[in-house]
Amino acid sequence: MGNRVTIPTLSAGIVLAGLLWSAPATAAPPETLAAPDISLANVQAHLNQLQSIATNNGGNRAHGRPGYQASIDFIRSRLNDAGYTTSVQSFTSNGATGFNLIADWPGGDTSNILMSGGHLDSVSAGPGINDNGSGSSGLLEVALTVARTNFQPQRHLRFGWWGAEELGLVGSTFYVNNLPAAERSRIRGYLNFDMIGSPNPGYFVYSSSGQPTGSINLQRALEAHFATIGVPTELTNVGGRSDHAAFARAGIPTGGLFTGAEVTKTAAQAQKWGGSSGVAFDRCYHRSCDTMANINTTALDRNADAIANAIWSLAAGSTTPPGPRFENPTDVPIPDLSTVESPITVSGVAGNAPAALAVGVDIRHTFRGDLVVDVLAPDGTAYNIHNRIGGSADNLTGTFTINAASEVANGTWRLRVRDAGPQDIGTINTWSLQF
Ligand code: DPN
Ligand code: ZN
Ligand code: CA
Repeated sequence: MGNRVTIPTLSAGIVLAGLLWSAPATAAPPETLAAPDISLANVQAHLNQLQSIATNNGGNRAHGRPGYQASIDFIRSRLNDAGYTTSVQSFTSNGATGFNLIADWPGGDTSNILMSGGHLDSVSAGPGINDNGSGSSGLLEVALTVARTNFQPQRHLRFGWWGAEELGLVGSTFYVNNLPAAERSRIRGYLNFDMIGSPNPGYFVYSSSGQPTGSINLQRALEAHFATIGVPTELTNVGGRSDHAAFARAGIPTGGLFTGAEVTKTAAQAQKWGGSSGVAFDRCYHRSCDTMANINTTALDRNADAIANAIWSLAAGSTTPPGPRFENPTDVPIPDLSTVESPITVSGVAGNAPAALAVGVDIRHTFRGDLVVDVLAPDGTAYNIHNRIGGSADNLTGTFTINAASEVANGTWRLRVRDAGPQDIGTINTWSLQF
């Protein structure tokens, strides 16, 4: 026996979820999932990116300008990293190429699609942070939260960021008009978010009765969060002023949220919502001053949460079912004072790994106090599950839970075992990952 180091406490952040290798994972009973809180800080970080993009590209993110292309690239790469299937659709308007970004969350019933969208272009006069960086960033963070929580709804979720809205709803109209009829009928609802952080905000929900295909179900789903937090809403008729219009014309049920543009807030509205009566909801609407300073963060926060609440309830998600399990049963000898690895290649798992990734370990060894054991994510990030504890006990077997929510699931994971003390040796018998 060698140099025996006894470290009596578990390392911080590691949860021993089950002591027996054979212990079955307990599955939570099915229930409707409440929507998670959407991080305002993350939405603001996305908005800051859009502001920088404008600042670095002549002050705007308008159709046909480099700031628009950069906006598309930014949003697309964040979605790709999270496990979305993305595509960019191009069209021509006013002699320039425009782009729509479409992102599908893998899974759900693809003949029953809930689509949500907003326009990503600004006017050429300014950076378009409220109009419509706000809706674009809120949608992005909701989409990333879907991935982070590995939401598995019954309906299929699709997100759209539209080009050339400011030239007359060009991108969204192009998208809808080019959908094959069969695909069009699979989109059962469309939610639109155009201006959700106005500096002198109102809380408007698109009226189901004020549009050809307004839907009382969509309207109620969008109102629900505001009722929960005690914020009164008003119904508004946005008519053909934003990107839901093309969907409505195609007979698709539509709804949306809006915090107001050039119209002035009445005394009654200032009474119930605060802010300034006799002043526009957004006095920088379509102006160069539509910058980060033109955002009411409370309105942005409430609307982002309301979007999530609507999507979670309308998509009829249930508790995430247990995902697939992967195992590598190949024996790997652990020579003395050496480091060995056993790989598991994960494929077909959408998005990120769960926040509670269950790592099953069966290491036979004559002295586990020698061992340092890490799980390596596909990008190489190490999660320590054992660090020379356990005194004079031998094998290391059990299920360890690591928070792998920031890791993309697909790719090659490794169990790395380092024997750090002389004399005792062993074998990796098997190990597994339960997603
Ligand atoms: N469509 C918005 C714009 O981009 O100018 C303004 C707007 C949004 C007006 C929503 C009404 C409702
Ligand atoms: Zn606009
Ligand atoms: Ca040893």
